[in-house]
Amino acid sequence: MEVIQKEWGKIGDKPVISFTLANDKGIKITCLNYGGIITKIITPDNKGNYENIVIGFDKIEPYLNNLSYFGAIIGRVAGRIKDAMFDLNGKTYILNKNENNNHLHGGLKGFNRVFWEPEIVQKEKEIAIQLSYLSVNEEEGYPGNVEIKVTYSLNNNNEFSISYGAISDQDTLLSMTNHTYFNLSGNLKRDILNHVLKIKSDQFLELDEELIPTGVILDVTNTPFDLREGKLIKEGITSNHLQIKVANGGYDHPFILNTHNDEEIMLWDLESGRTLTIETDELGVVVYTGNQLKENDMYGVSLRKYLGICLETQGLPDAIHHPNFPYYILKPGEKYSSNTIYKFSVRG
Ligand code: FUC
Repeated sequence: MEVIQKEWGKIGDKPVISFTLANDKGIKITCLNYGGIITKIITPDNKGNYENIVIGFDKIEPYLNNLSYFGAIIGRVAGRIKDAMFDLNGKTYILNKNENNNHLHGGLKGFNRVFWEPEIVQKEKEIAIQLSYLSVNEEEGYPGNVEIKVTYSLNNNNEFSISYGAISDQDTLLSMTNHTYFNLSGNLKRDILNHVLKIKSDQFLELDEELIPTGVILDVTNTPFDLREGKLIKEGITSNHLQIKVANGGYDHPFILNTHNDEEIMLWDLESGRTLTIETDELGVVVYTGNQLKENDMYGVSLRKYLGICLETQGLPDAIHHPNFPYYILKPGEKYSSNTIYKFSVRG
């Protein structure tokens, strides 16, 4: 196993460095010190062809000029916060608005748009890159100086893990995730409509027109959101269900996971045989099928609707505004911890 470091680009005079984690089975994962962006994940299909299974670019420009959060670390709080404000300990905090009147994925300059301090960690059974960032008090409107560490690790069992750790000097909100768009066909040769998605979840959150949870928790039974036995994505998103329409003809919904560290999320491309199994200690997963990706030839990638699927393991979006949703406050002296494992395999 090895980590390969390269000068990848520049933002102003700051070098963007890429780190490629390579295991002995041929899996290669490339990430940047900017936004912690995962630009590439190379895995084999069922015929032994090694190809890229994420939407990514070889240049920095598309990452700077785009609102799709390709491959990036998301924070401080993943998802939308209604009206870009919240009350905590009797004080109102006003956040930056970056989508209508709301705050999305950490605001104008979220964790996807900052430089992280990288450190290569090599252990006997895994290789890792640890990314550190200090988010200062009042950044994007949030309270507290928060020291954050995100670690990307790869082992020889073809398991890639993302672990998030943080400490704060004030009570604050924190709910991080990663915004990689997976496409298991290999080198984006097909869209994700013929992928099967299986999620061990009995409940999902209803969204309003602005894609913000209404507070209503819905049962998946007899809806396109029942993914418990696995469903072709195209089957789910062509239904007439109002919630599919609200989300621009696809999934963009938080699912509450029934179980943890139990193969709770599985994505499978029938043709290539590639399978991605995700396990997490997070409460839920936001499934986003790229419904807002616009047709655009961008830096060698023909972007279009349904070109990738994000499986964003996280706490429930906008939880601070819904007394019936559990939410998490990071307190001084406590340690934020969140772990998600992505396992790559093949079938057939
Ligand atoms: C996702 C979604 C969105 C969005 C975006 C880029 O997580 O929830 O609706 O547009 O990321």
